[in-house]
Amino acid sequence: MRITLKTLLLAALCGCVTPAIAAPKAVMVSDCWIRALPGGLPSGGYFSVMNMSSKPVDLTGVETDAFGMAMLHQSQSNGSTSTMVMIAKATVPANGTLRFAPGGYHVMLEKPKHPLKVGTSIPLTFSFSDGEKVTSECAVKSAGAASD
Ligand SMILES: [Cu+2]
Repeated sequence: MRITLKTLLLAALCGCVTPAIAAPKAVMVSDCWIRALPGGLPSGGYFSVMNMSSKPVDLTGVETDAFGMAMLHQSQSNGSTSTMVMIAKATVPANGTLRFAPGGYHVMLEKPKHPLKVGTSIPLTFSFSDGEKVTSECAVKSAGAASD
């Protein structure tokens, strides 16, 4: 039996003896950051969620070990006043992106277990209506940071 260089090369390139096909993720979380407020005040978490599937998907929750409580909130302004309401979900459109940003959707992070340190990062785990869970490292930024 003759083994040619070509055969070896094909075997190496292929690497497909036991294909590990992971289910493609429908959603991706990026640009996550947390606005650190002093004195144990609630902090806001902001990020973008991209939905790469052809169906809308809902963000239904967020978890983190770094805070006693994490909730989905939406800021609503009525002229001069601004209020926050708790929401059960936020819909990410099919093949679209939903932004959580100051003044709109945010994650309300309360009861930090340790004082937040600017320059560190905290993992947040996001749950979606299709059963997916996505963990993203969120950069802790100072209260003055308006965007990423
Ligand atoms: Cu809030």
